[in-house]
Amino acid sequence: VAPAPASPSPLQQAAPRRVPLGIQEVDNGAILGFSAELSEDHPGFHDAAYKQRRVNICNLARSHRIGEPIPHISYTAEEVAVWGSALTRLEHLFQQHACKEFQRSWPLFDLRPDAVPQLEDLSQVLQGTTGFRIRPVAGLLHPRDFLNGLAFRTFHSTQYMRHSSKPDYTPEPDVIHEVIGHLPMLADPSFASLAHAIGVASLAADEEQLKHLVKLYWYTVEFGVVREGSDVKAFGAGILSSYGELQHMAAGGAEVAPLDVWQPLPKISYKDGYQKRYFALESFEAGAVELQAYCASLQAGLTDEVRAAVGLAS
Ligand code: HBI
Ligand code: FE
Repeated sequence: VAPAPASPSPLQQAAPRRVPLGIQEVDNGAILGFSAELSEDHPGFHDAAYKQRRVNICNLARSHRIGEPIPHISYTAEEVAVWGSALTRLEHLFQQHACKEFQRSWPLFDLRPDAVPQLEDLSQVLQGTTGFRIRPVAGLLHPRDFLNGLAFRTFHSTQYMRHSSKPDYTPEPDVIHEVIGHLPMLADPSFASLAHAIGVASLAADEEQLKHLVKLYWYTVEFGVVREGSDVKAFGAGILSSYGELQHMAAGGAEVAPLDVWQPLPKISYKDGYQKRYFALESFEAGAVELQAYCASLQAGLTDEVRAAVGLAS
């Protein structure tokens, strides 16, 4: 009888992680959650035409190559209606509840309710502001790959629309979340340099450090708020792209706590409805300094080759 093979030690199992040196080396195929095959609790699960639409748009993203224009999507009248109603309703709340950086960038994109914007056009606008560009992706990208993209000033964005039966809700990022929530902040120079710093830190992060970095990202870039005088304003994309969440925040429906970048943060929940607690930056500038300090503590581990690839002085 052959002896049972010794089980490999955890160290042998873990393949050495290759740090990407360019955006071409960042994998955009590791999609978590729904992708084109929707689960039973997804609003589009019983809609065969919606699922086929998702497959088609996801396949375009999968076959996109860096350097090519982002595929043009001819959005249907139903998709345009979902977009237009979200945009119109959200826009009314921005003046009072979105942070000043968001409001300053907002007009650059010239978003209109009668047409879903094309990612290629938006990417051109973004490149002209902070040098960030958009790469299409088929769904919720693996956090490491997603954050790695930011190191190369690349924002991975979905292109499909949420299901029309739940226009105010999506369990995953869709084009409304990415475009309305994320792009205006990425056009702001100080936010863009923060996003870049988080990206560079992700290149250096081990698994434990990455978990904390993902939480920092979640409680700032996705759900962060900032103090402006005696007001609390939204800068997180998950708030700014969701009518319900933005109203919840505006109505003081959640606790507001100061963010300490060095302390453990609560577990992330994608499915528990609105946030129960927001983390607030005292000011955008002060918060960015602290977040960059945390990122710099991880960046110390990078090789000169990687530092050069992401545009850091060695
Ligand atoms: N993928 N397509 C896409 N869009 C996001 O906004 C996104 C993502 N993957 C991960 C992510 N955001 C973050 O919330 C963190 O998990 C890093
Ligand atoms: Fe997001």
